[in-house]
Amino acid sequence: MNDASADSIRTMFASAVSDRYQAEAPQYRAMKALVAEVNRQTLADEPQLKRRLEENDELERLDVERHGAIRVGTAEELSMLRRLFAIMGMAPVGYYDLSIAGIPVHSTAFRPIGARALRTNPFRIFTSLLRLDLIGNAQAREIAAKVLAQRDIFTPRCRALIDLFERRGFDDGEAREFVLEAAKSFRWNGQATVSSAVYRTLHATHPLLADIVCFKGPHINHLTLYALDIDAAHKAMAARGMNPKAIVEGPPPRRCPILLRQTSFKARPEPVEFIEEDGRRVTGAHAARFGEIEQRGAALTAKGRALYDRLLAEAQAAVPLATDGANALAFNEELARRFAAFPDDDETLRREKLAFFHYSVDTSAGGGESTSAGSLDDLLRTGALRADPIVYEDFLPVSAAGIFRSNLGEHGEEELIERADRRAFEAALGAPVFNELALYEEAETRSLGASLRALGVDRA
Ligand code: OOG
Ligand code: NI
Repeated sequence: MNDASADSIRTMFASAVSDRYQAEAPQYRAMKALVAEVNRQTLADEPQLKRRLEENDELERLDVERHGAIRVGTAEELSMLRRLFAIMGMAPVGYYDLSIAGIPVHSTAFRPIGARALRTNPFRIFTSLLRLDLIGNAQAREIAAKVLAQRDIFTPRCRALIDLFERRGFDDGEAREFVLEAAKSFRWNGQATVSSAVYRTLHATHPLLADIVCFKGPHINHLTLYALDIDAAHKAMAARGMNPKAIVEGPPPRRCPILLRQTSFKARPEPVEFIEEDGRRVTGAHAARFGEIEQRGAALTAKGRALYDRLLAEAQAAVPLATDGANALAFNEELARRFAAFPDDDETLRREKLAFFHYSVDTSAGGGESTSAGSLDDLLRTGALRADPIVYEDFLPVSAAGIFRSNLGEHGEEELIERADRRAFEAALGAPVFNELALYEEAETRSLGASLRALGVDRA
């Protein structure tokens, strides 16, 4: 099967998941309407931005979801998901260790890789795997393992279709059927598979443990929209009483955006039915589903990322954000102060190798006679060559931890051992994850090589 059909399967899947989520989660529907409104206002205020989006064909897809997130319980579930998402042209990129923030999961993002695929539909699924090895309570660990061993999060038909695809690909009808079957794995199910007592035990051990273990499958816990002005959207959410988290995660607002900024409204408890030991059904509640917005900027090199990580850690150490976010203003001020040390113009980001750039030959510049020029800087100065920041397509562990945490409530800060285990993650996944930095570097190198060849320059 070629890329085009993987792209169309991903597009169908993302839209099926979005339709269902909007139908089931009215708060998300309200957020989607609000974000569209704020985006419209931003476009009206910034005609240049509007023109650029139009030129890149991005305007018409502005309101499609950028990502969603799920959490699974076992290696078998994760490896099956890898095969399922591969059919949609989504590969595991990056390893995220969330134990750094007291969260017993590690994660990857299934996402399209090529520039064209990302442009066609950027939908990603941030996927976390429970780490029972980090749960201290032996009884909870045992219960969780037993409950997880009894469930199958895929329909039999979904499994059969995945096998079929791997043998000989899909025809159109099979592709459509696959999308419907696959989407079933991620729907919300208000029917818990356990008793209220088991739920309480797991929840008291760690709220995430209850969320991952007590239901039929890995419900989508949020979908994420693109906000052209995330600060305006964040404020609008607060003004409408949507209960957004205290801060926008990621770097502070800048002239040249870097990496990823994101914020979300908090999940509200929803009714759940438990099945008691004696077969009785009782009603309870579980807070699982929320909505998120994101805004993306330049992908940073290892050097740029190290600087980002250091400045963020310094800000967090100087002004630790209170659990209730009461000192959000002071934190944001501190963050802005620290990030004054991060260059905020494209040229310096490029020259100091802090960010990755896509090179292209600017045919409109009319600087064609400079092909004999020597250095890269010369070619850029004369306008023969242009460099645009490559957009960051991945996630940030500290930000992800902030998103997770905003929904964990006031549960005790139980100490969790910080221990990355990429090996175990990849063993569970059944494949290595792609290294995101290598992908950006390769894109930069390829674009530079092609541009120099087009200019008739061997090496700059
Ligand atoms: C995933 C949180 C991480 C993001 O955007 O960083 C995430 C989760 O809550 O399961 O989606
Ligand atoms: Ni997210």
